[in-house]
Amino acid sequence: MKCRICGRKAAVNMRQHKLALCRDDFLEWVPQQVERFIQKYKMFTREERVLVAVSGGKDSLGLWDILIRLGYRADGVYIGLGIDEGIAYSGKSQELCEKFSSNHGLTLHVVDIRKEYGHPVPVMSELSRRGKGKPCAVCGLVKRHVMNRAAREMGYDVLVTGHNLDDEAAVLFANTLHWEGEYLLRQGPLLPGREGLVRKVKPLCRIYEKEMAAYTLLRDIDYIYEECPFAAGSTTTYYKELLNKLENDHPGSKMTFYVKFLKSRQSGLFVEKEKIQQSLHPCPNCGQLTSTDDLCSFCRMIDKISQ
Ligand code: Q46
Ligand code: ZN
Repeated sequence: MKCRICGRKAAVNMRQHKLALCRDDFLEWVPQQVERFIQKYKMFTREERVLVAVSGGKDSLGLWDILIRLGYRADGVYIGLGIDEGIAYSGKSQELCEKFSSNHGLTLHVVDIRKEYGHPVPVMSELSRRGKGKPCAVCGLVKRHVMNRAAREMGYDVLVTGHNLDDEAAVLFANTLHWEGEYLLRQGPLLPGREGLVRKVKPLCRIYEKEMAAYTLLRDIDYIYEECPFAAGSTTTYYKELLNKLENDHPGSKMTFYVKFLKSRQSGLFVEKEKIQQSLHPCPNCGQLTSTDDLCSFCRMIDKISQ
């Protein structure tokens, strides 16, 4: 297989985009895509101060690398959750974030939850008796709070996270399966800032997880391979596996699922009932309500088949 751009031997074949690229062109293509989405969803500008939440994983470290290469003013924040079961997950991930920032001469802020709040996350979870045995509910709460606080207190304009397309599609799948209207209204590449809440954005929301894995590998970025020990057996992991099956048989379906959701919402799929009804008018032929100015889709279909 040859690179679509230069004709040399391809290193990465992306069936989802019907695109194969060599190493060099792939390493240019990924940042170009990220830049495109930063602009499209009006996430931030080169004048703004950006804070990237890094976990030591491929997505957040890869994203930090991309933002620096694109010329953004991006610093990092690492939250030490104190998860030390089995593989000393937190210690190892912190080391990798520190190594990345010192290798590139970047600023990394570290917030140690144990020092800051007296207990590591798993103990906080036990004490608060939230979540059935797993600390994830408390962990999510802590991360959201601390990231926002760090960004506000240090005067950053925007908080950036490394959620990729696979993450977003899995969350969307869960929200759709349970018709979580509120969440569906809010899920997206950008959550605008308001009083007390800093703007949050996801520049990798349209980049596949396997594209990020290839990017960090080809860029030689050292990241933590192991997942958090509490991630095993979660419903998100299960939904990701289901979506991977679908993607394998129909390349591009994950992207279509997510992008069409964003488009449908923009065109009003999730607005309040009254607003939807206001924008409907009677079809000039049959009188049934339709969103187009012309014949309803039923009458158009009848029109077509009777020609
Ligand atoms: S929530 Fe749960 Fe994650 Fe926190 S405890 Fe680990 S798995 S890190 S994304
Ligand atoms: Zn009609």
